[in-house]
Amino acid sequence: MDTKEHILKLLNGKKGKFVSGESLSEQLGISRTAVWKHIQKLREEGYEIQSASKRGYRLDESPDLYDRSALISALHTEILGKNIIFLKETDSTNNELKRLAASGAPEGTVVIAEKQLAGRGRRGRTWEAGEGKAIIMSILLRPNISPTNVQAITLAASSAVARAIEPFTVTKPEIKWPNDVLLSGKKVCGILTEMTAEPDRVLSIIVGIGLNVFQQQEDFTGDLKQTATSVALNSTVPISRCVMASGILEEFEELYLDFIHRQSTAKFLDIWRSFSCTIGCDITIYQGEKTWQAKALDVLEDGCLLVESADGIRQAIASGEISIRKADKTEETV
Ligand code: BT5
Repeated sequence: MDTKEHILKLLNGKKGKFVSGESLSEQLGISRTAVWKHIQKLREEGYEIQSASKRGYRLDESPDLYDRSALISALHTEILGKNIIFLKETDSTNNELKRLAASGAPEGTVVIAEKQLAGRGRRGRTWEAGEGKAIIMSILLRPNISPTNVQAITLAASSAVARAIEPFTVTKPEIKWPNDVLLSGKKVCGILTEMTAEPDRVLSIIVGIGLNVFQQQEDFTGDLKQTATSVALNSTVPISRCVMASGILEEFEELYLDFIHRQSTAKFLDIWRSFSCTIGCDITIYQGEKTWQAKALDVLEDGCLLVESADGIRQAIASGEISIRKADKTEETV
C-alpha cells in the first residue's frame, strides 16, 4: 500500500470524524506538509476531504472510483485481493487470470476490468457488461481439495454476492441453482467457475463474477431487456462499486476460509439456502438433449441439487440448466 492509500485507509477508518495532521504524520512517518500534499491528490481524485485548523482532516464522501487505491483502502481481507490487477480493458477477466495462474500467480489474485471484449458465460454463451456500469472480476483460488468439491465452492460465491448486495437493495436477492443471483426475478449477477485439475487434486479455480450495478433498463439490449436487472434498478441508496466489490471479496473469503479450515460446506450452504428461490419449486431440467420435470428438494453438501420426479425417484443433479415453473405453469425466463 503506498502512502496515499494508507492515508485513505486511516481516514476511512474514522469516516465522518476528524483525524489530526499530526497523528497522520506520526503514523506514516512523514512530514505534515507531505500529508497535506497527499490529501490534495486525493481531493483531485474526487474524495471530499474537509480540513479545519487544529482538528485535521475528515473524509466525507468516497467517489465510485473503482480504482486500485480506493478498492485496496476499502478491503479488509487476508488473502483475496492482496494481489489486484486492474485493467481498463481485456478479452475476459477469466482468460486473463488463467494466463496469470499458469505463470504462478498466488492464491487470492484478483483481476478487475472496466471493459470485457469477449466476456463469457457458461457453455460458450456471452456475458454483456456495459463499460463503467458493472463489476467484472475474477478470483484465483488454489485449494487443496478434490475436484468433486468445486461445485460447492461456486455456491459460496453466489452466497457471497447475495450477502454483499443485500444492504443496497430494496428486495431480497435470490439465488437460482446453481449460481444466478436475481433481484425481483431478474438476473443481476452471473458466475463462471473454471478449474484446472489432476484426477484427484485441484490445481486452480477461477471464479468469474459479473454483477450489473449501474445499468438502467435502456442499457440492456435484446432478450436482456426482459431478463436482466441491476442493483441500481432495485436500490434507493447511494451505490459504490468499490464498496460492493470489496464486500463481495470479504464475504467470499469468510465462507471460503471456513470451508477450507473445517472441510465443511455447511455454513455457506445454509446461507445459500436462505437466498434460494429454487428449493421447494417445480422445475424443468435441461441436460443436453434431455428435458424433464421434477421438484427441487434441497442442495447437497457437494453443491448438487437433489430433485424428485413425479414417479418419486430422487436423484442429485450436478450440472445442467433449470427453469423454475411458477404456479400458473408459465416458465420463468431467466
Ligand atoms: C453466467 O453464464 O451467468 C456467467 C457469467 C460470468 C461473467 C463473468 S464477468 C467476469 C468473468 N469473465 C468472464 O469472461 N466471465 C466472467 P450463463 O449462466 O451461461 O449465463 C449467460 C446468459 O446470461 C447469456 O446467454 C444471457 O442470456 C445472459 N446475460 C448476458 N449478460 C448478462 C447480463 N449483464 N445480465 C444478465 N444476464 C446476462
